[in-house]
Amino acid sequence: EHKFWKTQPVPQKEGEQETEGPIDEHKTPADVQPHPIALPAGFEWSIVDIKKDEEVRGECHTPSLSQIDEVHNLLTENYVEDDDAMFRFRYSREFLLWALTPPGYYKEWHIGVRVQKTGKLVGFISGIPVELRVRNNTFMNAEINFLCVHKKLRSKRLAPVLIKEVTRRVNLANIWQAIYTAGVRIPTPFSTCRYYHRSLNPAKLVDIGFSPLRKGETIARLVRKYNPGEQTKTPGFREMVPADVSQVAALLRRYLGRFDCAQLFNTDEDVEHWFISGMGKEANGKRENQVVWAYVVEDPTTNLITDVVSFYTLPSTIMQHPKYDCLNAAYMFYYASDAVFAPGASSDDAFTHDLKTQNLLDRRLNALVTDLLVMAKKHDFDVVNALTLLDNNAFLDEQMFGRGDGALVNYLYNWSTAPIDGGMSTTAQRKSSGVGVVML
Ligand code: MYA
Ligand code: JJ1
Repeated sequence: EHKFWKTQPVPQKEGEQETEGPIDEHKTPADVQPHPIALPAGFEWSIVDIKKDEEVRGECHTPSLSQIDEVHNLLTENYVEDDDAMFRFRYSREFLLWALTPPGYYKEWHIGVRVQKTGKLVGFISGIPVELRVRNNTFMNAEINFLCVHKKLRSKRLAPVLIKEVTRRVNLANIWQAIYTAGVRIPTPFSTCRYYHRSLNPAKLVDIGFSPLRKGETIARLVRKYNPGEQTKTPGFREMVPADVSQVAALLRRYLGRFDCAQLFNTDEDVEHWFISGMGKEANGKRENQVVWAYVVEDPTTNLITDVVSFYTLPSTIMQHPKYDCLNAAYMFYYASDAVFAPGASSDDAFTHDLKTQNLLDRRLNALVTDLLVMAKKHDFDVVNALTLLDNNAFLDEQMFGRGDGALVNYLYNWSTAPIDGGMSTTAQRKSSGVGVVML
């Protein structure tokens, strides 16, 4: 019965969130404990310097690992798996660097636990600052991610210590709210999303047990069914470039304004980080270290950016397979379209206007995702994954995404809010969710 979570400022019961706002009394950084939370004997805290290239530790001849390598190795062996322990997330070093260093990041929010004697990294938790709007309130948050305890140290109550320590450091920065997602249910979600999957390489997906081969299906038929083609179709569809940042930022801000809970992207630097810096650097004709792929539609007549769509790479280790050891998965990231702002005919009543706009948006989002699938296939992804958040329900069925067996549960820390639609409770298809924040 949640010995830890019952002590925390989170809603304790479903359906009790009536008032919108903080749960704890008001505090200031002066009220925060200045010393780190006590760890069990034999362990020590360690700020992980993920930007430092090399670290030489221990005896003279131990091979040196950079600290980002250490985090990468810990997560590669011990991070999130699916229900049947067939696949485990394998975030790359470049990805972790991108995910953990947005504008204004705090390096002391990259928190490791080491074994005192050997220096071995056995625990990790991280936060990044992110400004959110939840309904009518706007506030700074820590977005908490990559909580991980080594498999050999599970169930020893280390996770609550990591969580308390990150909370302390976030509070020292005068930030009192957090957002996080998990595959598990703890007290108390504000919304739940479902995973969907779009095959691009059905032969491999069937071979590794990711997708079933249904009775009467053949690989040859699946290959034909899921082939996205070679060419994108939307006129003006092209890769996003740095010069697009301010238009994309404006478009995103307007688009995300429609959701009950959304990331703000207050500055163009945020957009530059999340869309451009993640695209990596060109080096001898090849793009290196790309973690995000972003495309825009530039209206051929006005040269204005009307749409943006993006995905990121997150491979999974295939745990017991003779032939393959890696599933190349792309995940839908942020997108936006000006179709939602289309003016209606002046004779339209509000209802007709909404219907028309929804229809326009559905068409545009389907066109964008059709093109995204072409690009994802070109870049050799085996599958495109998406959640039921944003307006994804407008295209999941039509683009042949199938329902996964996993869910992603969304939480706020020290903020009470009425439940937000995660897009899986809708009986009416093509209804947008209330969730406008995409976490990595
Ligand atoms: S979600 C991804 C989490 N990582 C994994 O799933 C990787 C594989 N698993 C592990 O590494 C371990 O199993 C972990 C738990 C580390 C998850 N979120 O130490 P324990 C509670 C929150 O004995 P272990 C992500 O990264 C559990 O209910 N709490 O357990 C976002 C129990 O509490 P209670 C969790 O299995 C993380 C207690 O921990 C989670 O050895 C957001 C047991 O501890 C979970 N995913 O280790 C964190 N799993 O008794 C919260 C278990 O009360 C942030 N537990 O039920 C909160 C905001 C903080 C900042 C606030 C600022 C203002
Ligand atoms: O990837 C997931 N499920 C896959 C594989 C299932 C393998 C057996 N358990 C799945 N495949 C079916 C796809 C199929 C494609 C063709 C059409 C029909 C469907 O369902 C799931 C998501 O569905 N992934 C996980 O469970 C991983 C963990 C998710 C929780 C993540 C929490 C992370 C929090 C960090 O912030």
